Amino acid sequence: MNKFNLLSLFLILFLVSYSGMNLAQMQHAGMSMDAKGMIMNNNRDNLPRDCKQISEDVDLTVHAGQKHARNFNGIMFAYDQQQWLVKPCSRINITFINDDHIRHQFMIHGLPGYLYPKGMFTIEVNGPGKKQASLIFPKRRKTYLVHCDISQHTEKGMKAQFKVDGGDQDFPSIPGLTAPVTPDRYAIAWGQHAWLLLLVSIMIGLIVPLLFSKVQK
Ligand SMILES: [Cu+2]
Repeated sequence: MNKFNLLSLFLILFLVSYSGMNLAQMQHAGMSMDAKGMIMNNNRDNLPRDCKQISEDVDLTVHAGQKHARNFNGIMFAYDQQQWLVKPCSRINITFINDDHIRHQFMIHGLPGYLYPKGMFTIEVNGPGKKQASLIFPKRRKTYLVHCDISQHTEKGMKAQFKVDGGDQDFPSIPGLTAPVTPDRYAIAWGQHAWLLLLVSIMIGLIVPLLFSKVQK
């Protein structure tokens, strides 16, 4: 093998391993991603414009999964807590633990876009495991929506809220906390068949005990 071929071989090996590394771990501005999950817009140090300093550090552990939905009727997914009250300019160090075997997110909306692109902060964990990230809330009084953006997970209960300085509103449909805008209805359609079924059920309910009483005599 001459020098040129050897050099080409090294170059190819380097490119292959480098692209493999990129597949295993992706780094974009504000985003880190691997096979275990994803963190978007982690912020430990950059102060919001209306904060002179960090008011306090809060270590918060949040669990996500189907088992936490058992505390409520009619939902399928939930966090283990639905509301957090925090101080203005506080830094929240979140440990997000997924107790399921599917993907869940802890996504916060409405943050200032100059610190958190599109106003979002996200921790995502694929299956059982955990990830940690921090964010600093601005000073102003506001309620921030927290949800899981995996298809239908919000609708099925994975919804919560952060209230800074008491918050400025309550979001609807937060399990155990607020009522839905449009409640689910499980009404019976009283068509011809439903009436017939009811009539047959009543007749069976009356005739069967009568027959039994005769058999016993
Ligand atoms: Cu989810």
